[in-house]
Amino acid sequence: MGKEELLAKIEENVLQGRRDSEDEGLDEGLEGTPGVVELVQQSLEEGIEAKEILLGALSSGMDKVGEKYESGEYFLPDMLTAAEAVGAAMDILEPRLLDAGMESKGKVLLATVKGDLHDIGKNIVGLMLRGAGYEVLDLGADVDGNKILEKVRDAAPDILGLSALLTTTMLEMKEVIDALESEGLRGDVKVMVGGAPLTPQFAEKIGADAYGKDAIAAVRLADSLA
Ligand code: B12
Repeated sequence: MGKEELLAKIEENVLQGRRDSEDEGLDEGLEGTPGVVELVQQSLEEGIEAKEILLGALSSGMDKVGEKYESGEYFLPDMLTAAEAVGAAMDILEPRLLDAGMESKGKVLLATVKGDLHDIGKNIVGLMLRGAGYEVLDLGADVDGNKILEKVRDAAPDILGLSALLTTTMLEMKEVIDALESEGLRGDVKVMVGGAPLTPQFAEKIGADAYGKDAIAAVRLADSLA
């Protein structure tokens, strides 16, 4: 397979949400044929640069997945499996990208706030941001505000992304933003917030810089904030 053909195959398999050869894919019956992971490995063996694979196949594939999600052709699970396939490929590519000195678009720190265990949405946001070329630090779910502050101080992210899925825990976001302010860190980091119960009005009220309704919006916001 030539380079263009390999990159096109990777993109096709991102759209099918096929991490590896064991996956059936969206259209089913593709089991046994190479998936994203095998194709990425093959591409590297054939001398294609990690950056080219990222930009020419993974990011472009995720862009198309995003468009299909927005147009209603794909549903959330389709986006999730595609994002997971890209995530698995990124695990292989990331060290090589760092070696090659590819500049990341920026550093994003993610956390689901204290008291909230919902992390599926945040994880998708993280995968999409990674696929789009950001360095993502993920503190996980149910993260204490002090821990978030500590990490903002130590890692100096460009953007802090907070997630909450409960009407009770979304109030914790304000605590974090207020604490950033009182610790003199607010000016150092842009804050974007998301999660099903949030609204743009709420985000504005608590002093966030931006609200994103989904992972596609998160990437757009990061591009405008970083
Ligand atoms: C899965 C789930 C769980 C799982 C979570 C597993 C996990 N690892 O995440 C489990 C079973 C643990 C769970 C537990 C509970 N849950 Co629950 N859960 C859900 C459910 C069904 C789906 C949430 C989800 O993953 N959605 C899919 C993701 C992809 O969507 P998303 O999170 O909204 O994320 C997208 C956007 O919001 C945005 N986004 C998200 N974060 C961010 C961050 C940034 C920075 C940006 C820009 C964008 C962004 O992008 C994402 C991708 O598109 C919802 C119902 C629903 N339909 O939403 C209830 C729901 C959120 N849960 C609810 C409740 C009540 C609970 C419990 C209290 C239940 C109980 N009595 O024990 C506990 C609370 C546990 C806790 N302390 O957190 C309620 C909340 C009601 C409310 N008003 O607060 C809901 C709405 C169900 C309901 N209708 O009652 N839950």
